[in-house]
Amino acid sequence: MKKTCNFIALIAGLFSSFSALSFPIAEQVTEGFKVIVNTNSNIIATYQGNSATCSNDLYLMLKENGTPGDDGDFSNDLFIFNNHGSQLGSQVNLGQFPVGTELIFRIFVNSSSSLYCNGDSFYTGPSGRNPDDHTHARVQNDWQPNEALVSFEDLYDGIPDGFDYNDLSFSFANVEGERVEKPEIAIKGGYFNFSTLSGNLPENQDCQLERDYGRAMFDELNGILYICGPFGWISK
Ligand SMILES: [Ca+2]
Ligand SMILES: [Ca+2]
Repeated sequence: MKKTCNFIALIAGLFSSFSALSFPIAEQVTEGFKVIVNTNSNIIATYQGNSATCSNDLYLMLKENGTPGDDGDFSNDLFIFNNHGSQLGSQVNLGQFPVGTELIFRIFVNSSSSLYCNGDSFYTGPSGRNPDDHTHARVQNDWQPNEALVSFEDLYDGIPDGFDYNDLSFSFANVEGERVEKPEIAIKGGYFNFSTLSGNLPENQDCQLERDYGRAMFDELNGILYICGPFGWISK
């Protein structure tokens, strides 16, 4: 009996390794990319698989008038796939959209499948769209020639398994992933000028709170740069 159990466990283990490897996941560093239409042709989504515990429904976010976007109403969004119910390779034609349009995709995590399937919705694009303020989708350009691959993570805060983006993958032609630029301050041809300390130490009271982290001061007499972090001023 024990041998039989071991054999079944071995086969189950092999099957789970195989299924984990048998579908594509978009590559790292594409987290938080937006999905942008790049031709006037039909956008056809192809389901590429999952290894998720949670049952996830994939939607294209639409407004009441049927154009892409978020109007705060989930009921008029377009259902595309369910990661457990849809056939691998099945396709849905999303239609045609003007070049440059962002298509926002959402997964709804059905809460019945496990303790960690919370009934949340997660979105393609930047982290601020998601309830845990973390990115939940990767968008890999040219996964195949002119075909992008999108992969979702369905766990709130990545608890308990982390962010492996293995919970629903689909691909489509005629779109591209676009990196969301973070704001930066550039002073071209000029300088950013720190406060100077004239040989003194920076004051501890100026480096106490989380909002102080990143502050910098410069001791021009001794040539020391001070930067505030969680353990106080550090010098270089
Ligand atoms: Ca909507
Ligand atoms: Ca996952």
